[in-house]
Amino acid sequence: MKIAIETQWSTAEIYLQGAHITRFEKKGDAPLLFLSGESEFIKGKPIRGGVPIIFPWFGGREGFPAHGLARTSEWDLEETSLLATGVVTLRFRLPTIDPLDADFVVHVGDQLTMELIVKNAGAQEATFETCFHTYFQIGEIYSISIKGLTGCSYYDKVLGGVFTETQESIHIMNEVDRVYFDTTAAVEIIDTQLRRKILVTKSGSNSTVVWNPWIEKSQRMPDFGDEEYLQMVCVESGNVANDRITLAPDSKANLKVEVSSEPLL
Ligand code: TA6
Repeated sequence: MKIAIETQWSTAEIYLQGAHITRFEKKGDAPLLFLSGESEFIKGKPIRGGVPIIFPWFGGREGFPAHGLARTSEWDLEETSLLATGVVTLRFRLPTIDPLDADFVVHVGDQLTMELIVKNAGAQEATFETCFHTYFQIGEIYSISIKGLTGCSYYDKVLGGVFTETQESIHIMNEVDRVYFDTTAAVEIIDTQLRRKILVTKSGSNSTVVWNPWIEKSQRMPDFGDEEYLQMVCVESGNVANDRITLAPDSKANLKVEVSSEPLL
């Protein structure tokens, strides 16, 4: 089931499967989120694009679906509210993945705010990973640059190995799959074709992942167009690998990300 939201500033769409935001668009602007034209909306299959919620693990796990269980699970819509400011808030709850409970709170307004609140309801400490695997719509991959990660160390999944980011402005000219560690920094996507800057700010997150599948990987993904790598980039915010979270019993972790955009002057 899909929920459509309209505010004075924006429109959005969210599927109960995965509590998956598939659309966020400010009126008069191009969509902020990328959604593949080949995405399969089949129960139990991940939607390609928007904001997949990655939990309780990131990446592959033998015998289990990649990127955890949350994005293919049916979440319950617990609460919706219209704030006095005109912002629409929705709270979703994931059926317990023992011993972890997770709520997802979305604020739709002039910007998009997402919060994943995980509670350890068990008697022992619990370790897990979280990530908002956000796909951003861009004019063209050659016309963007990514700022905010200078000096951060990252694991490069294409080259293999750990490197330090030396670029003030990162340009993408081939497949990129980098997990930046120990960074709480905001990231900017400067898009000279759409003439806009996308700002991704976060709290409760020490990892940022930057991904573009480029040509070969695009051709290998059945739910992704061969040329769609030209119009998207993932800037993902969470706590993965070395930054995974270990929660004591009865305690909570809150991942919060705000996505906004402004015209490039
Ligand atoms: O976040 C980047 C990544 O881990 C890539 O390695 C690639 O696998 C991507 O996620 C998409 O994964 P998915 O399971 O959604 O196809």
